[in-house]
Amino acid sequence: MALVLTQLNDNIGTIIMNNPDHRNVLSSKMVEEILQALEALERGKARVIVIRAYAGAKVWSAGHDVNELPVAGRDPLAYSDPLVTILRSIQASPLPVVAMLEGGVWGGACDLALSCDILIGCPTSSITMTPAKIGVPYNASGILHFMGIMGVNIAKEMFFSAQSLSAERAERLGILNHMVPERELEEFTYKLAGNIARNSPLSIKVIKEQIRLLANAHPLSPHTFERVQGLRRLVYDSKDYAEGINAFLGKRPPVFQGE
Ligand code: YXS
Repeated sequence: MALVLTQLNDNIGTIIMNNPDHRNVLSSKMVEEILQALEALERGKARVIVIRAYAGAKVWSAGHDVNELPVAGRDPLAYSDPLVTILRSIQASPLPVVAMLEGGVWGGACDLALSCDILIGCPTSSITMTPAKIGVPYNASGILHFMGIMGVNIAKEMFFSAQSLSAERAERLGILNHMVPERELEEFTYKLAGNIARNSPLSIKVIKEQIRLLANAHPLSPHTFERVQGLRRLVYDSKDYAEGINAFLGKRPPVFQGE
C-alpha cells in the first residue's frame, strides 16, 4: 500500500503522508515515496508543493523510524541516511515547499518541516525535538538548521528538554509562518500556495537557491568538522544510545548512565 498520495491541481502539487497506523513515521519506504513524489512534481507542471499529513491527523509525523536506527557504533544520521537525504532534496528543490502542519511533529519530522520554505500550522501542531530523549547525537547540518531558524537559546531548550513547543509559541518565535484555526488550515494554505504559483517560477527558484547558498555559507575548518564528528561518535558509540533505542522499542522509559 502506498504510504504517500500525490495530487496536482492548478500548478499546486500536494504530497500527503498517509500512514496513520504508524503515525507517518519517516521509514526509508516513506522517505523514498516522498522523494519520488517530489521529483515527479518537479518534472511536471507544479510551481509550488504542499506537504501534509492525511486530513485530521493527530500526528503530522512521528519522525525517524526508531526500528531503522542503526545499532551503537554507526552514525544514526549519516549523510546518506534516507531522512537526511530528503531534507537536502526539499531544501534544494527548485520549487517552494509549504509544510501544512496538523498534529504533533516529532524528532526528524521537525527537521523535515523546517526544511520546507514556509510552515503553516494550527493549534494542534506542536513541535518536539527528541534526540536527547533517545540518546541520539543530532548532526551538524541539522543543528545549524535549527540555530538558523529559531536562534541558539530556543534550539538548546528544544534539544535539551525534548519538550513540545506549542504552535502558539512556535508562531510567536517565527518558527511557524502562520498559525490558523484547524478548520481554516487547508483553505489558508492553498490560498498562499496559489499566490506563489502565480508568481515568476524562475525568480522564485533563483531566490530560493540564493537563500540556501547564503544560509549555508559557514566557514568550517577541517579541524572543526573532524572535532564535531568525533563528538558525535562519543554518543552513537555509547551505551546510552543503545539504551535509548531499546527503551523506545520496549515501550519503557530509558535509564541513561551518561556513558
Ligand atoms: O506498536 P505499534 O506496532 O502499533 O506501533 C506504534 C508505534 O511503535 C509506532 N511508532 C513508531 N515506530 C517507529 N519509530 C517511531 N518514531 C514511531 N512512532 C510511533 O506507531 C504505532 C502507533 O504509535 P503509538 O501507539 O505510540 O501512537 P500514539 O498516538 O499513542 O502516540 C503518537 C506519538 C507520536 C506521541 C508516539 O507514537 C511517540 O511518541 N512516537 C515517538 C516519537 C519520537 O520520539 N520520535 C523521534 C524518533 S527518533 C528521530 O526522529 C531522530 C533520530 S531524533 O530523535 O534525533 O530527532
